Amino acid sequence: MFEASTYIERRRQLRDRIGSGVILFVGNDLTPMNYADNPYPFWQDRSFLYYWGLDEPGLAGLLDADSGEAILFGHDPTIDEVVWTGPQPSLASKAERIGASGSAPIEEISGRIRALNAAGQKIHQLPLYRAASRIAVAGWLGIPVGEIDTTISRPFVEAVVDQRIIKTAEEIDETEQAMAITRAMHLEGMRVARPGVAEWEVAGAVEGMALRHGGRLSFPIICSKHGETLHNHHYPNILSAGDIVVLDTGGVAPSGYAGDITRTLPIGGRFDERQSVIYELVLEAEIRSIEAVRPGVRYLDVHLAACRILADGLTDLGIMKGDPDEAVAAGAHALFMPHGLGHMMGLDMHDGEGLDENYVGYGTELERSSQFGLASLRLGRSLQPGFVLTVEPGLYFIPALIDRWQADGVHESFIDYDVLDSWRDFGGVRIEDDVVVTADGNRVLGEPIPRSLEDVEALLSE
Ligand SMILES: [Mn+2]
Repeated sequence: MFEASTYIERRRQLRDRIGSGVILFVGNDLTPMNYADNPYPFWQDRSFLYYWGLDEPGLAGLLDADSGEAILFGHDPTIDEVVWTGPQPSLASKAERIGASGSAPIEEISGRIRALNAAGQKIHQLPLYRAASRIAVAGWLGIPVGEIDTTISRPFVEAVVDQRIIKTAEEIDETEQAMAITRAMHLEGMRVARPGVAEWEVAGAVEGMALRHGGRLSFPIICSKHGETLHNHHYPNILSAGDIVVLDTGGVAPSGYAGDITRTLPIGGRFDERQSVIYELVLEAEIRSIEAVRPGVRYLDVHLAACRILADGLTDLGIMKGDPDEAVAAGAHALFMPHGLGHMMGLDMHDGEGLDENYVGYGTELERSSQFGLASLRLGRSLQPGFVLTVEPGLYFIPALIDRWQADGVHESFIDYDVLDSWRDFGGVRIEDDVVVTADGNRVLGEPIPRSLEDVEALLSE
């Protein structure tokens, strides 16, 4: 948590931008897993956390853009809650901690909103992605739940995205904290992943390391020898020498800032010849992409350049054919890299995407493509100093997709399906790091995590 001045300044900037009306922030509540007293781990709404700082359930905020009044709504702990969950500060002291001008019981928010509405004040509201929040806010506003999306304020959405995507120095410091946790998680994964060990043991060790460093996971761990399944959250396999494992994981710092790193691990300590070639190709795409990250460059172009590097390499291997530039323009490479090169990162692992994924990633300058592969590029816009983003090329051999494309004759002029046939059981390779865009280039966040083929092999064979 930052000093109160940070939250005061964030709300002031937002208020200046919105100009007038009342700005409503809805914190998250605990969500029952199977009954009320057994909830999912609490996860605060990131825009609430950004402007109001408090990482706990049952809160909402009203910011009056005209007067500047900032009221925190919640409740004081009941004696039952103190018995079960321990002593809690009062609501008033929480409000003071974040520089709010006052506090009030959550039961009063509906009356307050309706009175402001009746007085002609506009209520600015963000998209609500949880059913419980949608139902609660519809009740506060006195409208049917089905109409809740009609109350979303476009100026509010754009103001929040524009503010959140530029990271300040103290946010970068917190992200560095997340990177330190993430690095410890990866080093532990590299220590544990050995022939005869199960994927669930690696995943368990990695998650344990997040907890041991005071953090938690920013998303469910991807730890699989079937790296060709892009987001594989199952860990049922025993590892054998010769397998390659995609480990894509990140920690969250206590402040809520996230990390997101991927390494590909040769089980037994050696990549075979084919694995080495693909690994080096993905690594080259990653290194050259990171070199290209600087203000003013469109991430769409960095993505396309990475795809051309990959297509060049696949053409050298005989898997692809024809002109690699034309192949990428046609989207043929997406058989092997169906996802985008990266995404924004911050308080959310995909920062701000709950607000408007396309506005976060493309702003108003670009239209997101609908082409297979390119459609999955979450970030395309021109880069600015203060952006924190991931760079994560990969190459995958997805049997079901290969079969479908081959049966349909997709991109036959760019893909040699006969050569590809001997690669179909290869699996996948992804390599991912996180960078902050600086005034004249970028900086890779965190202490280095072994990444070169030689370094990864050396660690995995110890
Ligand atoms: Mn990522």
